[in-house]
Order: sequence, then C-alpha cells, then structure tokens
Amino acid sequence: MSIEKSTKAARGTVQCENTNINLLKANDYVADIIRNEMAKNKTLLINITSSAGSGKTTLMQKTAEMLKDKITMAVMVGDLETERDAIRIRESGIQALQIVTGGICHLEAQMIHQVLPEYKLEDIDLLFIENVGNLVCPASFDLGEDYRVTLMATTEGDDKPKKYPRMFLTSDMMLVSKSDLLPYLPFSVEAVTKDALEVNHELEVIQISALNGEGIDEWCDWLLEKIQQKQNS
Ligand SMILES: Nc1nc2c(ncn2[C@@H]2O[C@H](COP(=O)(O)OP(=O)(O)O)[C@@H](O)[C@H]2O)c(=O)[nH]1
Ligand SMILES: [Mg+2]
Repeated sequence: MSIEKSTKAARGTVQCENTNINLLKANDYVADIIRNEMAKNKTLLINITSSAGSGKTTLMQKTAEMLKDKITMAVMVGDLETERDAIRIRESGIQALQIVTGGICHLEAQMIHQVLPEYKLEDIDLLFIENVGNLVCPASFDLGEDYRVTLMATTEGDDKPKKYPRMFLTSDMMLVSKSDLLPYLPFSVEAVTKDALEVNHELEVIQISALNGEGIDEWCDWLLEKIQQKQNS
C-alpha cells in the first residue's frame, strides 16, 4: 500500500483491497454531508485522535474549563464500551455524548451523522470528536472534520510517527502531551518532531501538559483563531 499526502476530502482513500475502497467511498460521502452541515452552521469540527490513554479526555476537560466562558463547545466521544468519558466531560459543564462502537476500533462518518441531530449546531462554535484510542484505524476515516489533531504522549515513546505514518500524515496538528513527565522519561521532543515533520512537513506541533498547563494557552489560542476563521467564512 502506498501512502500519499491526501486532501481532506480524500483522506479515506486506501490503495488496497476493493472492499476497503468501497467502504471508504461510502464513508467519504457521509463525511461531505457532515462538512456541509458544519459549514452551514459555522461550527468548527475537530477530530481528536491518539493511542488509548494519551490524554484526550483530560484535554477535553481542560479545554472546556479554559474556553467555556468564551465559546460554546460540545464533544462526542467514541469508545468500544462504557459511557465513562462522556460522563467525565459532562462534569466540565458541556454537552457530551458517547458513541459506543461495540468493538469497532474507529469512528465512521455514519456514526457521527446519526448523533448529529442531538446537537443544536447553530449554537455550537466548536464540536470535538474524541476518536477511539489507537493510531491505526481512525487514520483512514474522514469524519468531515475541519482539522485532525493527534496527541502523542511522552509516555508512548518517541518512535511512533514513523511507525504509524498515516495518522501523522493525515493530521494538521500534533500535540506532544504529558510534557510534565519529560524529566522522568527517555523521550525526545526534538526526535519525535523531526520524525513527524518528515512524514508530514505541514504538521503544526505544540507541547502540552493538562496537568501543569504548559502549552494550553497556545492550544486554546489556536482553537479560537480557527473558530474565528470558520465564523468569517
Ligand atoms: N502526567 C500527566 N498525566 C496526564 C495528562 N493528561 C492526562 N493524564 C493522565 O493520563 C491518563 C489517561 O488520560 P485520558 O484523558 O483518559 O486519556 P484518553 O484515553 O486519551 O482519553 C489519566 O490517568 C490522566 O489523568 C498530563 O498532561 N500529564
Ligand atoms: Mg478518552
């Protein structure tokens, strides 16, 4: 299988088995419907991906805490089982719905489209999708997002971008998360950034810690700028 830098609309295109191609074509059709819906309502849609345990839900909580007085934010979160993450995020005072995939390792556009009527999009500035935690399957499914943001935790080892290139290739931003643990781990931010940029030279990178707040202002400023751009579009 060859991997090419794809456009957002063609993110799901995989040059391998025919069944995959057909499945992803159907996915991309629905992803475009979602994109149009977001454009109509001027809602910024961000797809958050990472390995399990990299800090996605904690970042949603932290972002809600930082931005909830400035914008209206909501989340949909995918996991194989349980509603635990949605409950955690709702405790931050924002709308969060859980998509239980029942064993499927990624979210598909059809799943997002099905829960979309639960959200009053015309009142929502920023909608996050917290994807199922792994660096493989979610990379191939366009969910109609404006931006894809991948967390790369310091606890995972700094060799992941070259091992799981499709995820980094299709992302717009890499957040190097849990930076507060850097003094205790054999993890090089320089090495992970170099590898990630070799996979995708357009990738933006911010180092963050939800625990001590490093990089959180920069992350929130990035979001506010993208929201502004969306609302002016
Ligand atoms: N040290 C540290 N731990 C974190 C940070 N963010 C999240 N965690 C912890 O990492 C674990 C997994 O976090 P979670 O947000 O559930 O990850 P998710 O599976 O990607 O949603 C939890 O025990 C969090 O408390 C961080 O910035 N620093
Ligand atoms: Mg989570």
